Parts: sequence; structure tokens; C-alpha cells
Amino acid sequence: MTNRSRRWRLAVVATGLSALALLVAGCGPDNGQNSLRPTGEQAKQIDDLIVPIFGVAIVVAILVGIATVYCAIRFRARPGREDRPKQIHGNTAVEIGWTLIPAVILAVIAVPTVSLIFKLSEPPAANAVEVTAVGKQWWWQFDVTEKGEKKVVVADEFHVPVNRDVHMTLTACDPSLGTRPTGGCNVIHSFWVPELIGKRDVIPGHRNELTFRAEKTGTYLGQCAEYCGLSHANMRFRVIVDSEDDYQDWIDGQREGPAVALADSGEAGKLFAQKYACTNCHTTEDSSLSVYGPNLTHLASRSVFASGYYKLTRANLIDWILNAPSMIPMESKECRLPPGPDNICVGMPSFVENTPPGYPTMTRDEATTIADYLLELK
Ligand code: HEC
Ligand SMILES: [Cu+2]
Repeated sequence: MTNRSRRWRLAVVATGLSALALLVAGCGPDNGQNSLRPTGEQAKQIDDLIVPIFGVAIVVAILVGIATVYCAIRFRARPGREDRPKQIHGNTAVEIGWTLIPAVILAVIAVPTVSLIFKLSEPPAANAVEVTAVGKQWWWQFDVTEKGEKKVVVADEFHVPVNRDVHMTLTACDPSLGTRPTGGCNVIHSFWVPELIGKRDVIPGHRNELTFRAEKTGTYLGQCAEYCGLSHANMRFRVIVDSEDDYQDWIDGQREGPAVALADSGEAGKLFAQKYACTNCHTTEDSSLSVYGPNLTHLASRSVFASGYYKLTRANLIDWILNAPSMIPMESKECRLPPGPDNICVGMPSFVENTPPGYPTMTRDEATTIADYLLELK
């Protein structure tokens, strides 16, 4: 064997092995985002549709594969043989056959598919929890409410009761930016919690809806499933499915005012509201307010922050407050105000780099003081 063809074979084997490794890496049943392990009523119905259709697809793939390999071997070029095998152009029986068979397969598949599409868009039960998901670059705001009750605005994760319908309204228009010429509308995102419900796009200027019902308590991982820019891959979230009692405890707690009022938070409050004006984009005072950044009134009750990318620990929080853009790619740089008509300010500013002229630079001690205050907001 020449050196060149040996290298070729090596390259082919290496590529094959890495492709296999990638494939196997996706197989773990416990990655938290396995749509083939559904635990929601609707996710199960979708799964019940996917599995048989996948079966049909595999049979078709095997038959086509066998036919291809057979033809490649049977009609390969050989010395002393004509270049082209006998042509069968215009064979009516064959042409009708390969038009009809796929048409029939598709028609059969269409029946359960279309009926499931209608079933999934049936209105939710009367006692459904209402959740509005606002897709922002690059995190999710969730407004959770029940008929007639005060809404609760959270970020990154929200709780729902087990065995009860959750009716989602999906929007890409930020209510806090509603006065801007664009109506505060963002780019397209997609809401997806693989184990609970199939994905649905979140479209600027359009209201999409979705109903799901979880059948088991636990934490379910979600992910933005429509490319939306710089930090799309980090745009995660969590749905925490609680027993009815735990859910009631959670929502009651979220409806309350802050554990420490801003006015009583001393030095931290001054840094937060005045020196660094975090209040330009955040509130720690009222959990029913929709503002540009995440509502922080009950930040300390969350397990994660920054779109679920970081665990909520004191060390992580201090680093974030000092220099958020160094932890997740953002376009905020030196911006201190929510985006205006002609500035691009997506995300949270750094308080130690790119500080605009006239603005103070934050010390680690100051960040620690703010973090300790935020960590009291259970
Ligand atoms: C220009 C607006 C803006 C300012 C000013 C701002 N933030 Fe933020 N902040 C954001 C945005 C937007 C996010 C969400 C970023 C993300 O998750 O990608 C955020 C996220 C956070 C989070 C994580 C919350 C969560 O649930 O994910 C904390 C904590 C936070 N900011 C604290 C602060 C503090 C403290 C200050 C002041 C020192 C501050 N922010 C100033 C816009 C701002
Ligand atoms: Cu997105």
C-alpha cells in the first residue's frame, strides 16, 4: 500500500470513529432533554406518533439501501462490458408503482399526524396555570398566574403543579420595551422542553400558544430551539414540576414582597439603586413587574441564574455582578440603560471593563455587598 492511500484510510477510519463517538454521546437516556422519554401527556402523544413513523422510515431506508447496494454491485463497470446497462425509461408499471407507494405511505401517516395537531391545540382545562414566556436575547422571562390572581414575574425557571394543565402564551415582545418603535419585539426564539412538550416558535408580533400537562414531579430542562444570535446556545431554562402543595407554597412566596426592602438594605441598596443604577434594568421591589432585565425580587429562591447557565452560588454571583459579559457573550458592553431606538444593548453591562467616561468602576468588595443583599431575597 502506498503512503498516500494508507493516510487516506486512516483519515476515513478516524472520521468514522469520531462520528460514532458523537452519535453515542447523544444516546445517554439521562441527559434531561430526551424527547424519547416523555413524561408529559402531550409529549407522550407526540412520542406515540414518532415511534411508529420512525419504524416505517427505517423499513423504507433499509429497502432503498439494499436496492442501492445491489444496483451498485450488479451493474458496476467491468472490462469487456457495455458502459451503460439496459435502460428502462418509460416503464409505466414501475413509474406508477413508485409514485403510488410513497403517496399511500404519506396518506396513511397524515391521518394520525393531522389529528394530533388538532388535539394538541385544544383549549386547556379551566383550572390551568397561565404562563407567558417572553423570549429575550438571551434568556426567558416567565409570567405565572392563575385566574384572577396577581401575576408573578420570574426568569430562568418557573414552577408548575403536577397533573394540571399549563397554558403557555409565547411572545417575543418585551412588555417593558413596549413604547419603542419596534414595540420592544425581539428576534424569533423557540420554546422547547423535550420531555414535556414539543417545540413551538416564539415569533415577534405573533402570539403562539401551547398547553402541556406534566405527569411526574421533577426538574425538566428547556432550551431555546431557534437560532437567535450570540448566546443562543446558552438560552436555557427549567420547568420545575411540583406537587400541588409545593407549587402553592412557591407561588405564595413569589407573590410576597421582598424579604428585605431596598430602603432597608443599607450600603447595598445605595450601590444597587444609585451608584451603579442596577434599577435601570432590574427591580427587587415587586415580583409582578416586567422590566428589561430579570426581576430579582426573589432571586435567591432560584437554583440557577443567567438563563440557567450558572448555579446560584455567592462566588458565581459576585463574578457576574462585576463582569457579566465575561461569563456569557452579550452585546451590552458599556450600556447602562435598556436599549433605546438606536442603541444595541443586549444583555447586562460590565462594571469593571468598558466603563463609560464618568462612570465608577466597581470593586470586588462592592460586588460582594450587592451579592449578599441579593442572596437575602428568598
Ligand atoms: C442595561 C441593563 C442592566 C443593568 C444596568 C444591570 N443589569 Fe443585571 N441583567 C441585565 C440583563 C439583560 C440580564 C439577563 C442576562 C442574561 O441572563 O443573559 C441581567 C441579569 C442579572 C442577574 C441574573 C439574574 C437571573 O435570574 O438570571 C443578576 C443577579 C443581575 N443582573 C444583577 C445586576 C446588578 C447587581 C446590577 C447593578 C450592579 C445590574 N444587574 C445591572 C441587565 C442589566
Ligand atoms: Cu432564543
